[in-house]
Amino acid sequence: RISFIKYHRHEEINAYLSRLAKDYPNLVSIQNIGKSYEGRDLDVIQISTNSSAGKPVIFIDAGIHAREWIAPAVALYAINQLVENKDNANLLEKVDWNILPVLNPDGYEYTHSTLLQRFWRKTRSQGNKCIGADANRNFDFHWAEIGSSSDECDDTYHGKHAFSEIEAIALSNYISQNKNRIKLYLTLHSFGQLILYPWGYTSELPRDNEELLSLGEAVAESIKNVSGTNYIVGSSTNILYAAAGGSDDWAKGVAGVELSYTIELPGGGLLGFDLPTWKILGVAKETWEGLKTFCKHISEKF
Ligand code: 0X9
Ligand code: ZN
Repeated sequence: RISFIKYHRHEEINAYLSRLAKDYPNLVSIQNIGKSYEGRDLDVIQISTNSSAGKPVIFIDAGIHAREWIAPAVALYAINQLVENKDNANLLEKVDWNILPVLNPDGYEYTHSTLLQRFWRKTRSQGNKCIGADANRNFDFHWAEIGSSSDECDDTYHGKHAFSEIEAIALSNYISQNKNRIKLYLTLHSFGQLILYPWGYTSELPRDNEELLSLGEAVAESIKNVSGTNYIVGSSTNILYAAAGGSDDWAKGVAGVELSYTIELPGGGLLGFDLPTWKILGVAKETWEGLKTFCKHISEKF
């Protein structure tokens, strides 16, 4: 059984996905959507009952930022609940779930394996004087605008050009190919206890601000009901900061996935990203309740 009292390495995570595909062939399949810069597999787990139906899809990714370890852990918990807990079968009746638990595995592994690099954020692609780009500044929508850096060595470096990072390309291709079915795009980050929606490139609110806000509030409410954890809900620019070139803005602005969210999970530890392992399960469980609320909305709407 997969444990939630530790953070797993990328290989263990992908091995778990493969095992689920083997053990639950009628429910689970793995789609490889490409490789990272250093050659690690970007595997999406597709969880679906009678998949011929072409149901609406909830797509979730995590781990675009290397150091935010709680995000892949929460994604893994959701996978575990959807596949291995029979009580959650109702969550698969009307929607399919596609989950990519580690979008930036090179960075994630670097934070695990390299002494003093626990807080690395970017990818690991080779630049002229520094390594890596912020994959969440690399998407081709208002690329290189506000809140991103043109300095290779900065943590928010937007990359040489839009989609210079192979991981961002892989994700965007997958979303583009499935954009008619993906009704919710959700990207897990840490930290801050925020439920963010577009836009990150402007303080202007999206046309459907009302729906994005009220669904976000409903999700926050269901999380609060578990353990009292408070989330703030709003547009990225208005409640956090302006930062262009993010995956959430791209999903909505280019792929047309109207319901697009970033969840900033709770922090902990020394710098916020290093939440101690004993806190993983609590965060995973409360967030899972929020995911159920997203699912309810998608089930009722589509
Ligand atoms: O800055 C980010 O990429 C995210 N915060 S984090 O501390 N995890 O790095 C927030 C992204 C919000 N979305 C956009 N700005 N598009
Ligand atoms: Zn992040």
